[in-house]
Amino acid sequence: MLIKNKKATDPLGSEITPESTFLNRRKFLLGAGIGAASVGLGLAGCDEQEAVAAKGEITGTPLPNVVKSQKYQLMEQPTDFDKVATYNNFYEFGTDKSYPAKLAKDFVTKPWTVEVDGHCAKPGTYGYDDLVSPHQLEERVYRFRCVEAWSMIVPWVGVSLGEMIKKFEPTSNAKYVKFETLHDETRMPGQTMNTVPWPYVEGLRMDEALHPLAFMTVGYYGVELLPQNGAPLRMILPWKYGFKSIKSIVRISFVEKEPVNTWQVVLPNEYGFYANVNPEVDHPRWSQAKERRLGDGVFTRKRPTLMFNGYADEVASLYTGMDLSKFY
Ligand SMILES: Nc1nc2c(c(=O)[nH]1)N[C@H]1C(S)=C(S)[C@@H](COP(=O)(O)O)O[C@H]1N2
Ligand SMILES: [Mo]
Repeated sequence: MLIKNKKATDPLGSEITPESTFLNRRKFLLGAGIGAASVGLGLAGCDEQEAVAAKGEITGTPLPNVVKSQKYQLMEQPTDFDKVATYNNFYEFGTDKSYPAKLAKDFVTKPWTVEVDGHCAKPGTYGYDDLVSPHQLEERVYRFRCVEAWSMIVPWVGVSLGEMIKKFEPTSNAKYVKFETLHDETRMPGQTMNTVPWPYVEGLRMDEALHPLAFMTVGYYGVELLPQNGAPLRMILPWKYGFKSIKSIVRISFVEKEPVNTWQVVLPNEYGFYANVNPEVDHPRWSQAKERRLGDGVFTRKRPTLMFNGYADEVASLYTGMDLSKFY
């Protein structure tokens, strides 16, 4: 997100690749076809060493018993792990994209509990294991698009959000779900600053939250999420701009009224409730027609942004009859 006085972070600057590396990588991409997403898996038909180099070193705690989704795969090579883990938006750890990787390094995510409240039959305090263990962990490769016009391809590991929240038995008064990030200045140093109101809040309409694409993630690239990417529980809503994908969740509330999310409070003319990726509706300060993929070399052209980030077939029906330039 861009707010006043922010030190300019140039996505190009951090991504300049020496041309030789760039050309090698290009060769690799052409040769590899669909890449295997998991750690430890060799890529069929290509040099394994080269594959590891191209993906960046993956650090973290391996997640056992992950099943690859049959349905949610992409014909694109995942973004290098080191790009995904070092170029972050997580204002709880500062506004610069390089800060979260440094300042969240020692953020402790075990134990972790989530308060569940509001219109549901099973409110209470749930431990991480209560929430995650009953489910089969799944790996899904999703396209992800930040409102700031950069994007990435990530093999996320998690559980269906709908499956998780059904267990709380929301009642018919639960029209929306609201999520909150941890608020603790002693653990999240960015919260000592008045950048955005704390805690960070996001919301979904109930049918959006129950949509099969909505994913509650605990990991990526075969390992547990690193803190900078939102450990231990982080939403991924691939058809929406990145700011909807709230990190380090500690509260889930079933509510009747549309929640006001953090970016709506900060800049109401620029950010709405829906935040569906839409190349035809510009942000008031920039076009949303194109995007730059993290890790693309400086010579690579920007890519066209896709309606609903490429997931229109699956989600467009959620918004039938709505004026998408009004409900942005
Ligand atoms: N709690 C919280 N969640 C957040 C943010 C944040 O600042 N705080 N930033 C959002 C934005 S704008 C984006 S683009 C993504 C970035 O996720 P990444 O760092 O894993 O790429 O996280 C989203 N979730
Ligand atoms: Mo974002």
